[in-house]
Amino acid sequence: MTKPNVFSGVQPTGNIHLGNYIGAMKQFVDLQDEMNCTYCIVDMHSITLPQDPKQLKETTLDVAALYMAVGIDPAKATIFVQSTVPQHAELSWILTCHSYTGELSRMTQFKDKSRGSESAPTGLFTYPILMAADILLYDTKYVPVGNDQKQHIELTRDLAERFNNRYGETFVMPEYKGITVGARIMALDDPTKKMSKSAENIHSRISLLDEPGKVKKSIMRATTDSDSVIRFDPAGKPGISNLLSIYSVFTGKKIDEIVAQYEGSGYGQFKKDLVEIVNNYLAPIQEKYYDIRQSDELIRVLKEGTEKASAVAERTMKRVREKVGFINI
Ligand code: AQP
Repeated sequence: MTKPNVFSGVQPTGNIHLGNYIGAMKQFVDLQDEMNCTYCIVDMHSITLPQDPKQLKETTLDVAALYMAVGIDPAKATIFVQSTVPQHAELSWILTCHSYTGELSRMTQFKDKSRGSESAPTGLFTYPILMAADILLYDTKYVPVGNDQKQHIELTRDLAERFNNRYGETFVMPEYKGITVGARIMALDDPTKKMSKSAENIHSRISLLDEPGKVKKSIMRATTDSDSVIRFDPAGKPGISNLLSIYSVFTGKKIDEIVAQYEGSGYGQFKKDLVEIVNNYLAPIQEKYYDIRQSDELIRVLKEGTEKASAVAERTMKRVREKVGFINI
């Protein structure tokens, strides 16, 4: 039986944090044995907001090295950089011509990031179409992403269905693949907002490469409520619930089990234990990361990834060009 295709990506826009890891990258690793996985570093998405070109090149390699450091095995999954496969841009344009401004204006990420500004970059507006192209190029069945991306997957499905209805069966219908605990990791300083790379306060997030002292500071000062009872209640107690989710993912323990374990203890002990858990979890990832980042293997893996991804992407594009009536010479 052929394995289902999986596709996902991460933007090289800064330090990858626990939200990116728990919501997306951990799933990437978990799926690679049973499915046919393709993981991208989506540099074309990242230029929807201004980037320093030198820095972008470095961060692109950082994310590739982190993919491997967290456990993505290039022998099992394809790892490549989006801009090295131009079919992403080509399909994105064709899908743009089949999308409506109304549906794009409803995307909450666009609304959040543009904040109604007339000078918001057009790329920010059409970002979900490029994401749809990324997914549809690889006949993707499952898209492992954090739940902030769910709306974009819905749009991808709408575009695939519209195209299939108009031209006949062309694209596989993709599905969002989320997790039950940690699908949206919240900011440590304000647990009503998602943890994000671009937030100004560095203690709002824990990056995968944070050193132990920074992790300790960020967790110990994380916003919690004043009643000191450890209970999972994301609406009523968002701060402690967020920390419970991180604890659960990093120990493999069920939330109920952790709540029972800390019955009668205050937040202080719980936070101290969480600091140790997070630091122990990150230490081997960091060690592996620094090795890979300096090795020649990284570029070799990315080149091989580009070759593999290009072959699949071109196969899809031949089908698409034929369907829309582009000549083949
Ligand atoms: N807080 C989060 N909780 C769970 N999953 C998250 N993801 C992002 N934040 C969280 C998931 O991480 C994957 C890669 O995200 P991205 O780099 O493509 O884009 P992003 O959502 O823009 O990342 P940030 O960190 O939130 O950046 P800014 O600060 O620019 O907004 C995706 O699967 C995403 O769902």
